[in-house]
Amino acid sequence: MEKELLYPVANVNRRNESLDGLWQFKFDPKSIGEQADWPKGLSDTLDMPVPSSFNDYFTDKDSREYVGDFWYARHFFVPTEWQDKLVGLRFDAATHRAKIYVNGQLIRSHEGGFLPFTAEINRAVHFGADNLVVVKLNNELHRDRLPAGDTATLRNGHKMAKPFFDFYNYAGLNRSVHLLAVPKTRVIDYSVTYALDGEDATVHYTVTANHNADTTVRLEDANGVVVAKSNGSTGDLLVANAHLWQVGQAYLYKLVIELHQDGATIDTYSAEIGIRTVAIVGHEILINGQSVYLRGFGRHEDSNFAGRGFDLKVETRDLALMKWIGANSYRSSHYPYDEQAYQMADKAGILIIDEVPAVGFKMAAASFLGGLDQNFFDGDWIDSLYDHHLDQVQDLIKRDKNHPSVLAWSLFNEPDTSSEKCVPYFTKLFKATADLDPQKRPRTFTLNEDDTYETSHALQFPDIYLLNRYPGWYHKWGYEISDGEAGLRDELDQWAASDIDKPIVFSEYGGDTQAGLHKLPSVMWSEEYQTELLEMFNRVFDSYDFIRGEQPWNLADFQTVEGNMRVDGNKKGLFTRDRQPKAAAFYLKKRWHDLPLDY
Ligand code: GCB
Repeated sequence: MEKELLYPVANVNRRNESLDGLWQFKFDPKSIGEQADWPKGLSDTLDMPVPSSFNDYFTDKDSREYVGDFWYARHFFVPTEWQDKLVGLRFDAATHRAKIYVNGQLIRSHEGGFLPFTAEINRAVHFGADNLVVVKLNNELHRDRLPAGDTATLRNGHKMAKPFFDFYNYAGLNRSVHLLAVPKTRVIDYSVTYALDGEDATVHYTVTANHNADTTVRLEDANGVVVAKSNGSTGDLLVANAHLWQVGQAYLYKLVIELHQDGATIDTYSAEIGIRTVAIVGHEILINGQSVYLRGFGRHEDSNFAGRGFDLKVETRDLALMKWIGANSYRSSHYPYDEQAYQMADKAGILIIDEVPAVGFKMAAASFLGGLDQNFFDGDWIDSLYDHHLDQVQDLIKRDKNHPSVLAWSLFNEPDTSSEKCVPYFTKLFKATADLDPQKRPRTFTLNEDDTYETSHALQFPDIYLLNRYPGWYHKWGYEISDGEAGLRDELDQWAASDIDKPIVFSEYGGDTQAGLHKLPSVMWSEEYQTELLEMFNRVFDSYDFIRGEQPWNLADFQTVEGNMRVDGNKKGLFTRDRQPKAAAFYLKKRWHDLPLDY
């Protein structure tokens, strides 16, 4: 069960109960929990909602900024009827590292705060009785972990997060917790690939079970009508007059997998899939052979009170805003989002550039956060970091490979590619991840401002170029914006003159904007300046054919560490943190609704 990442379902063979709600919570600044028998139960606790980050409920700063070990606990009941099943606890995300204890026994550990894991608990659990789960979490940042940063100790003894990235280090049980019961012989993974032939399609599937069993697979259309069937652990489902999943016009089929032994159905797993192909041909991004121009955003899982805790209500509002403004895509900057976000994008026909939390791999870029002047890939932490990085890319692709919404894998945000020192790491990672995705989606990463066509040493790796560029904000700002535009055109002229035959997507650009600040003529931070900045970028985009997408930074304002460059967070949102539009959102709405899909 440890390496199984299938999204939990409940059906005739499987059980899935929510353990969301109030948990007991306690800080452990001296890391005494284990010696003090906390795995057997916590005392003197606070109540903490799950899913949520703990930080923003506190009214004192030491608690909100707390870094170190902290604990969660709750009781749960396991029915007697589950005795012949495997019982597990699935954590959709525990940020950043976790140890799971059940009835005092250590069950497993997990590193990585944005991907799910399951702890199989049969050996510790009492059937037909009450049980206790205790979770030890730790939110320290390290250079050899994802996302990268340091943990400092202040002179008063308190630890402090020093992220090399620009989002608040929210931590806790940020996503749902499930109590699962699954058959001992079961489906542990599946994948699908697609081939289109005129009006028809072939869905090639592979089902992995943990033990031998007869496999049957069927495909149902949106009305529940079975349109294709097959037997065996791999096979083809032929779909006549296939209804394709299109950008903005999703259509989902249901794939139903069953395992049989001695005439009985011993496991069932079903999921929605969308028939579509993804290809990069020359400068074009093709979905079902049709060129698509991306418009959308970089985003964050970030909201009031819950911090990075996944909230269906916020995600629903964000999707409504994206629809309103005419977006067709987003990047899951800077970490994999909750799986429900992908299911919702599958339904909405939204494309996702799916990113691992490999962020903070460029110290100079974090200079405004107190970053250091050292090449990141020169550090002695690199080998250890690589192992964690690869592990998370593997889990990301395993988790998300069947979502029609996933367009591409982003393997880093703004790594330092300004020297050759990055090349061995990139070579190894791109090689090790080449065959992980059965659909062979493009792999990419974002290029920081000073990793240009001229200076980057990693241009041979991505299938699509993602550029993060901030003229008009971090340099050539205000009245100098015309020089910013000229400089951007100079860089793009170099790309144009090159023989690199790949699409370029602008994956970040923009400027901080204080909602409600108006000024004529504009000044930086005013709503007028944000619109002028976007207009400048759009003029540039419209001059180069090989630019195949625009994703301004950010959908909404979000929380960061405090600092002299941030006024209570990053304010580059087109929407405020409570998801109301700034003036530039109306400007973008008009542009994006007027642009044809293939622009
Ligand atoms: C970037 C980063 C993003 C920051 C953004 C900014 O290049 O990728 O995480 O939030 O710039 O606003 O500085």
